[in-house]
Amino acid sequence: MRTDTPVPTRLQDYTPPAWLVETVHLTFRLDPEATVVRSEIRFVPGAGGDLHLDGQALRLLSASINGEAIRPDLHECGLTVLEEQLPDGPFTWVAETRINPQANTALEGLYMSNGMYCTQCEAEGFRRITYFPDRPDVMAVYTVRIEGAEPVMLSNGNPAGSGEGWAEWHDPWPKPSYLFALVAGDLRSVEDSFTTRSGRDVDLRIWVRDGDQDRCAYAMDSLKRSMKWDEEVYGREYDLDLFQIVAVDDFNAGAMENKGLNIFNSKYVLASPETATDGDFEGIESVIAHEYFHNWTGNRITCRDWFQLSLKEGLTVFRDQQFSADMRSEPVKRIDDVLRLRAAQFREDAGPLAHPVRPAEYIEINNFYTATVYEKGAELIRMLREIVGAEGYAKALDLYFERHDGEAATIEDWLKVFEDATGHDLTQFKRWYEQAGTPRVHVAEQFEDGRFTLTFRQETPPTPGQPEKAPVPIPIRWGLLGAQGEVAAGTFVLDKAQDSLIVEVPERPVPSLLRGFSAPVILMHEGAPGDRAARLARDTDPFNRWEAGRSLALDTLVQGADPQDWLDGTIAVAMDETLDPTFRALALGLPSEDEIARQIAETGRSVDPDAVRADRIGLDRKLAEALGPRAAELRAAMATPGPYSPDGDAPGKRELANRMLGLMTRLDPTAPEAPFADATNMTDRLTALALLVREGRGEAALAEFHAQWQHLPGVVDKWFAVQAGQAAPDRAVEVVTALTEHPDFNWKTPNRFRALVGGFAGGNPAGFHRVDGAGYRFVADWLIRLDKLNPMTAARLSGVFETWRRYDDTRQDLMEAELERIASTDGLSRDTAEMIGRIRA
Ligand code: 0A1
Ligand code: ZN
Repeated sequence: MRTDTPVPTRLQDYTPPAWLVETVHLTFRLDPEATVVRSEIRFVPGAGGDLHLDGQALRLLSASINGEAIRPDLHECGLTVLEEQLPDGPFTWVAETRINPQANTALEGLYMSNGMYCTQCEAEGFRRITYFPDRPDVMAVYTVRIEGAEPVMLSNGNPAGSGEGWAEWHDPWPKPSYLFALVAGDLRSVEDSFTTRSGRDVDLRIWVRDGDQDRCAYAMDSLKRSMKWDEEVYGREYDLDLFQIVAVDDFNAGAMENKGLNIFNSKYVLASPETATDGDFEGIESVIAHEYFHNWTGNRITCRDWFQLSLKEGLTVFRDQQFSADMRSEPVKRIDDVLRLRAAQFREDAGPLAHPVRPAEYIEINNFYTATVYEKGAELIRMLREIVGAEGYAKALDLYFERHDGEAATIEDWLKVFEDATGHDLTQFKRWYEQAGTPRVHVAEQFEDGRFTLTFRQETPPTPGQPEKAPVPIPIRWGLLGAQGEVAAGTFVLDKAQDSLIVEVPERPVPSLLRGFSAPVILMHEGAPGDRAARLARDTDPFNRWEAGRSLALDTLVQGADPQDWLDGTIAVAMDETLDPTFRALALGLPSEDEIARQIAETGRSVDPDAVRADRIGLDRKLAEALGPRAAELRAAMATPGPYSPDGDAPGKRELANRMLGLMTRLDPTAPEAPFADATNMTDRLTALALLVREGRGEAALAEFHAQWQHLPGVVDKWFAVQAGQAAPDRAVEVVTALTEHPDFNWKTPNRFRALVGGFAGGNPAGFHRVDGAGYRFVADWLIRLDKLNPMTAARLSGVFETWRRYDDTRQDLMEAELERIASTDGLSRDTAEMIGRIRA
């Protein structure tokens, strides 16, 4: 049983650094088990006081100040030199530490992945490399020397010399320690170049293992498009002569924006038509863009402290969303983003892990890289843009870059540039950053004497630690549909608890509200009977057209309503050749089991995961029956002959064709057999495989797939995930348990662990929630095991339990018992302890 309760870090306790750093010279003598790091740090006075340097899992070999050896006071989280032992002015600190990259299974700091050295320093990993004021408001210029036998040895910035057994790097831009990176190993590069609009020639290099060079083209292309887009849309140019990306197999997250040397989970770099799905290509494009965009929003302007994380993450997600919308279809991208927001962030906001976009306190900052900080943070910026207009937004951003370049900024600084550039008062808007929970907007309508009145009322339910909420400004984009099309449109900002919008119209219109999902709220608006069917048929806003269908489907799945309107409307969209195939596929998609469960919980009822699944399958089957032979015809019409392309309209056609295959399979379980055999790309192949496994006919296909791709870790991950997600719920635990014995189940690699354990807990809700509790036990066992090696990934996955209060008493008791078991595990990490503690609270 844990007894030590760690003290939270609080935003209100922020104090500026006592000492600032001008320059850092690091020398690494690489050795897998005993790397020696020499650091020479030039300190200059800041706010004044003792010198506290963070340090974790370090062996201090020596330390000196201005050349004189000292013995600092070492403690659990670093070392201290008292003010009276320090010179009055600037001084040079030199220390040598020894670290063991091979033993570093947490994958924070310097670690080894497949025989290669790499680093991950955000948020607080640099302190595992050397003693340092490891906080983002300490920005310094780094020079790095790497000594070792590795053929390739990289760090941030520009190369500054190399020879036999050594390489030096210099990064001229002051940066916080979390952006430091080092990579060394037997790597191969794919090279290209980009000329910035002011004429700087930038070398672009993507580093991978030998054999993977031919799967980098899409990543490279995405990088060049990102660089160009940031110049054109935000006026931001790249600022070094070299931009490098390294793909690693063992990585806790998606990727990392280290200055000039991004480190990526290989799943967001490597792709070919045979090995990656359309979704993978899209993911690569957006993650490459995201990390590249951080160069300005994160690196040139960074965060004062980790409470400000959304300052860089919300903004950078918003920017990558804009980029993808420009590269692809804007309405489709918006629907995808809202699906993701609801799946992860609304879920988080509705449960015990709810927290504000800017949290007020944390125990372990790694636990706050959340959908709320990222995706809701991006929604806040989208709303700001909606409120001040595109021009105001552009002006505010210019001012932000001009005023804060080279600084570590805050949310206050961010809002201030909007106020100064546009004259808007954003005092009330700031509540969006401080209040957790998803606002509900209730709508009442009235039509009388040519006046249509919409009355809006907002309310935000209590969240942990925040029983009362104040109204927030909610931009509601609206339009009114008359018999001949749209009769009026605008944006209404609801900033009071209740307010009305009055529009003069000759006839009662069909209102279309929250167009484009203009605010991250739950809109409680059913309207008059037939209105949703009308919006599904003819809303001029594509998002709301899709939303109307979704809402009708949920009526059936949550309330048991008659599905006829949904079936008719959806089939009409499916068959409408004037519409984008991706949009049609999205309209045909059903809400996920988790989404249905969230909606049921929203009505105050407890969720029966088996019934959710059965009802969902039932509705899918009805759609298949209603479509009849049209499914196969449409599938054939969507064929994409010729060479594979991840861009243009081909992915949408494949999506629609594969959705048709899914429906056909409901009526004929052998339908995916030929498509599996004939597939010429991973998108089609994996869809067919998943359908075969879903129908319990996947054995031969799984064996073939494994034999073909066992040499590629990213594809083997898919092989695990498909089985975890598609296994019949009543035997899924047995399936995944058997898979943990498979020789390829390298559970220490986060991607593999997530594919199997995450693929089961998240991808197979009815299996995970099996009423005997075996699913919960399986996941808890593995979380406990992983926590000992990799707390960050274990803690993150413990979020699969965050919805435990949605379910019946039996399941709640079973989950609570597992949470209790995890919580009382000896030596449980601070990361997982915090998560489980919050989930149970
Ligand atoms: N800043 C990165 C996210 C990130 C955070 C923590 C990490 O530790 C393993 C890694 C990456 C991003 O937003 O892409
Ligand atoms: Zn980011």
